[in-house]
Amino acid sequence: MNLSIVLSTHAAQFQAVAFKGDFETNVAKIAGWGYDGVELAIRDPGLVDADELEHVVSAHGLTVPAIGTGQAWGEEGLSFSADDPEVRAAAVERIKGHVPLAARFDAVIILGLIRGITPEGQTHEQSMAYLVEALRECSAVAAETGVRFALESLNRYETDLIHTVADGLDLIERVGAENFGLLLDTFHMNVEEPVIVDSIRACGDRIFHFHVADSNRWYPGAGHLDFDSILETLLATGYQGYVSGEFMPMPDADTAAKRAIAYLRAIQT
Ligand code: LER
Ligand code: MN
Repeated sequence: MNLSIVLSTHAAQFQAVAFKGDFETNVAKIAGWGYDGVELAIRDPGLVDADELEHVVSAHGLTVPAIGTGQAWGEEGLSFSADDPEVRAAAVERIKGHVPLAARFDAVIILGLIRGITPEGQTHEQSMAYLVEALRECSAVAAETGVRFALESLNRYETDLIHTVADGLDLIERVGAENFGLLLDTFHMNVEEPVIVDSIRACGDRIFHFHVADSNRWYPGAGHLDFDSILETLLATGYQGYVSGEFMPMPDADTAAKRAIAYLRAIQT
């Protein structure tokens, strides 16, 4: 099982990103603790020096399994389901802009909060139609490059759009693209899924990426989730991707990262 951890390339507000300080210092620490990869949270790929990024990451022997895009919503309000067509178009352009970087690293592009939240006065149905339209457009552009998108089912307190694996599988049907699948996050699953392992099985080969945090969004091992059965079930689906730590920097980022990897590595043995 390959393990990664979320690292932001720039300062970010999202609190479950444990590492946001000096990029190279953090990459060195993450590699030193034994992680195989860093999942990069990137607000705008246009602000990133891809050569420098690749240099730093590969100098420390790490991979980039996934690129997170949610800061474009959190910090700029870009969204696939906005009522303003210019905002929707800007969101789609921003996501398309991640494709070359993702192709370079063979990384999955994560679609989390960039899906947005239904604005007041718009129906849920309309938001879903906008979402499907945006996802088709992005998937079609990336299909030529082999890049895949993973839409993350999020809990109800963050958005009204796509909470569960069942919602995500319906969306996959509607989008109809081979390079479009789901990101499952144990924190969100603990809120929304009736039985976490059943939902993992149901998602099967459409699991394109996987986030781990415990029930309290601390590092795995700090709450009450049963990671033995969760990870056993995940691997039994044939999942070959990364298990990526996305949790609060509690009690502090370094301690959380070290405890997470110790806990997760012990599960495999
Ligand atoms: C991002 O991966 C995530 O899990 C969300 O909670 C972001 O809002
Ligand atoms: Mn997540």
